[in-house]
Amino acid sequence: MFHPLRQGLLAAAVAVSLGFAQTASARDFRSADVHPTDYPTVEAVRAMGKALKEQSKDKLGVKVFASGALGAERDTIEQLKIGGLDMMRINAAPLNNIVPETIAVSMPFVFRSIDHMRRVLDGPIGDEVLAAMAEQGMVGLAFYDSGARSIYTVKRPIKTLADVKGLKIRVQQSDLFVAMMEALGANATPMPYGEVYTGLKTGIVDGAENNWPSYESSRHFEAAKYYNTTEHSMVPEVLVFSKKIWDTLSKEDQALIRKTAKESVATMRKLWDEREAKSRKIAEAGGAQVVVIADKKPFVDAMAPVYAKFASTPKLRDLVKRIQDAK
Ligand code: GTR
Repeated sequence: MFHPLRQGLLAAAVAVSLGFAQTASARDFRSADVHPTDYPTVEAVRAMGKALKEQSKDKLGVKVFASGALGAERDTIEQLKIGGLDMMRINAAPLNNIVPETIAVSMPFVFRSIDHMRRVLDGPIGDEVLAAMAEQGMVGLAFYDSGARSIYTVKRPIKTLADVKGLKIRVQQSDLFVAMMEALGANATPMPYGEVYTGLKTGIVDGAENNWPSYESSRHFEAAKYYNTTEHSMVPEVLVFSKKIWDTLSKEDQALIRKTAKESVATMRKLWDEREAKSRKIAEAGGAQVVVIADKKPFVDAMAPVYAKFASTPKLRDLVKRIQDAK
């Protein structure tokens, strides 16, 4: 006899068995992300998992834990290093204090454009920075985009460098980012991403800095309406695997993980470009005001001490120079 509910369940079961829904693989690697489930980074790692599952014939997969369910980025780094977590998609900034090479790609104004950034990260310099993570128990798989970061403020717009003076600005937990904000005249306040909304709302900080998709998806625009286009850093995102777990995998599985991670970069970029435009629209419709900083030169010049301090070893100086010289 026809029974609508049973019929529906049957259809769902068929769909699952045909692979329309994501089912568990023999082994699903757990991957952390602080962003919500529809954010480009989360969707790209999920796409990587799907490809891994197909190419490994259901042996391997990825389960993404979004919205910071496994902790703040600094905590997931610790978990990953001891093998308590398989994978994570994090920003390069929280790695700055641990893997010095990541400083080179996080430096203020080091990339001339999005294209320059993508070319550098896709080439030998990107691979060199990823490889440097191994010494710290991490296998760098791929870089993802993160656009440019700008400072957003609660009470007043930033039109010139002088306007930054004395503002308390939240930064990521990175000495480089602290120095960057201080070089601009702000009081840098490092704190985990998940605490920024409340920090802005309660006045613990006067502003923060991020790209359009983060500014929008975190609803920070509701608390800090001036989005001042400082575009001071294009620090990328990075996909990292636990070396402790990696070393237990076969060469074939390792190669497949690397391949599918690299392949997911194109997916991420497509999603990213779409989301950037969409996020800007949502934030503006929600009251955000874009403050265009026409003359960036004073901001660029203010970073000289940051270069002197952080691109200090010959190795880092050389890495930074190669990035700047890259076409
Ligand atoms: C975002 C980035 C996150 C996190 C966050 C932050 O742009 O995607 O991984 O680093 O910024 O500011 O903490």
